[in-house]
Amino acid sequence: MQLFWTPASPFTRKVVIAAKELGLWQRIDVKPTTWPLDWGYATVPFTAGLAAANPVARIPTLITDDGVALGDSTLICQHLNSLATDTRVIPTDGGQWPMWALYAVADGLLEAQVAMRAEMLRPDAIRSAGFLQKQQDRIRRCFDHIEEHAVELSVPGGSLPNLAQITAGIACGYQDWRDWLADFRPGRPALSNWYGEFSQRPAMRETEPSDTPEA
Ligand SMILES: N[C@@H](CCC(=O)N[C@@H](CS)C(=O)NCC(=O)O)C(=O)O
Repeated sequence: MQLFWTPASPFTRKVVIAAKELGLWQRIDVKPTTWPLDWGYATVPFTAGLAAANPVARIPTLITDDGVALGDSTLICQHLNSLATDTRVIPTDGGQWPMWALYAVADGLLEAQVAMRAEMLRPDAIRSAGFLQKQQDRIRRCFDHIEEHAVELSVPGGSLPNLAQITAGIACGYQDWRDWLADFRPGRPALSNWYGEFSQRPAMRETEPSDTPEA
C-alpha cells in the first residue's frame, strides 16, 4: 500500500494511528507530499502522482494493494480495519452506531480546524473574521459534546482505541499544536484527563504533528 502523507494533516494522522494500532504500518509505503503555503486558497503544484491517483488532490490518499485509490481518511480506515485479523478500530458487533455518532462530531471538529488553518493562510485583506468565528463556534460545540460523552472515550483493557477515540485524540492534539486555537481544557475536565493519558499511547507520540515542507 502507498500513502500520500504529511506530518501536519490531522486526517492523515488518523490513518497513520489506525495503521499503527492495527499492526499494519509496516505494510505502508509513505509518499511524503509538499504543500506551498497558499494551498488553502489557490491551486498549487501537487506532489507527483497525487492528482493522478485522486482528482480531489487531498491527503490522505491510499493506494491499496489492489491498486484502488482511496481518497478519504474514513474510507482508508475502513479498508485498514478490514485487513486486520484480530482486534479492530471499528467495531462490527452492533455497537458501531454510537461510535460513528461520536466519530462524526470529532471528524467535523477536524474539518473546522483545517478550515481555519486554510483561512489563516489567506492574506489579511481576504481573510474573513466571520468565517473564523463560525469555525471556532463549531469547535467549541464539538469539544463540549465530546466532554459530555467522555464516558465513551475510555479504552477497555485489551482493546484497541476505536476510530472515534482516535479522532477525538487527534482533535485535542491539533488544538494544542496550533497557537491560534484556544486551549480545549478549561471547563472540560473529563476530556482533559482522558487526553493526558491517551496522548501517551505510542501511536500518538510517534505521530505528533509538525510542519509540512512547502517544496
Ligand atoms: N474528508 C477528507 C478531508 C481531507 C483533507 O481535508 N485533507 C487536507 C489536509 S488535512 C488537504 O489535503 N487539503 C488540501 C486541499 O484542500 O487542497 C478526509 O477525511 O480524508
